[in-house]
Amino acid sequence: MAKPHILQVGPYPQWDEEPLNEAFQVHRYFEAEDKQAFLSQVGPQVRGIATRGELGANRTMIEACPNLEVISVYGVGYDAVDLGACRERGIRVTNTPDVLTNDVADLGIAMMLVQSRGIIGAETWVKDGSWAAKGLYPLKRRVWGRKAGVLGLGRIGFEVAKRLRGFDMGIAYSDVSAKPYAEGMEFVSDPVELARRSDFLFVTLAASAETRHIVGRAVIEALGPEGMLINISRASNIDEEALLEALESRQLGSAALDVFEGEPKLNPRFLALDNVLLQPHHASGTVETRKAMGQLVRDNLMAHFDGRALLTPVI
Ligand code: 8YV
Repeated sequence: MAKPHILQVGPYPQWDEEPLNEAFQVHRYFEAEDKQAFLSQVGPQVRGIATRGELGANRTMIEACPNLEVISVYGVGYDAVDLGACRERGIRVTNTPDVLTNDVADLGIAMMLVQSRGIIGAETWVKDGSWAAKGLYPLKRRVWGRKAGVLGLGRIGFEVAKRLRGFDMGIAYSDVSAKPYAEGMEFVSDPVELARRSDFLFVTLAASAETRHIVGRAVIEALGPEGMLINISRASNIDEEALLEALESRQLGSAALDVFEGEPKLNPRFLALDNVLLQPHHASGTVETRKAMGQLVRDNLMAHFDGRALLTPVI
């Protein structure tokens, strides 16, 4: 049987490229110089799209592929896929939940520790000779025993909260409703109230039109000059302009961010700040997790083209 044609939106690690090319006729969108011309040329043959969480598939891309049947996302977040366009055309969409949950939660905790204890600055203190020349490194803030808020107690938020328990923290969370599995955690429905009672606020919400800028001025102000915001979800969940203003004026203590509007080109104002920790959207970036994500992307595509049930369907 002829291999199904798929459009590959972004690059994958080498270990994924080989099996993908073996199973499918792959059209590498990200390598095309003239994207529009490329889509017009290969679009009619394309039956599947393999994309990445942050790249998704927009309406233009979907409409350029009239025979499209399935979109497989390398990532748990599918907010960059135009689900409306997919629903109109009966296109199935899959993602890679579960396999990345623990790594994303680990990075959130690591960011909290690194930022609160000033670990990056401390290493510079050693390496640039400040320790020997100036003496003791400035004191930083404690993590254990303080108050944490988790905004969005889904799979990732729950794993963050589980880890925070190990630091003897008081844990509260906001979500659309109280969760039966949130034992020992306080439910606070209003994100502003959650921020007010938190030293560390973790943003772990799936992004959607409804959650856009859910962390706005009011939440940031409530977190306050001693508070830290940690975002391991999507940039759109935060009003970046409000965040930058609050960090610049010190109305917010600090932030640790893995995601940015317009990434990888982030707002240069972030680079001038000394109270942020910036990460290159790599919360799921371990060899183990990325191998599992790549496998799941292929398994979903293969299941679809073999007429079997999708493993991790979104729609
Ligand atoms: C990216 C992510 O998909 O899971 C998600 O939603 O955003 C990430 O895991 C990753 O950068 C690979 O593209």
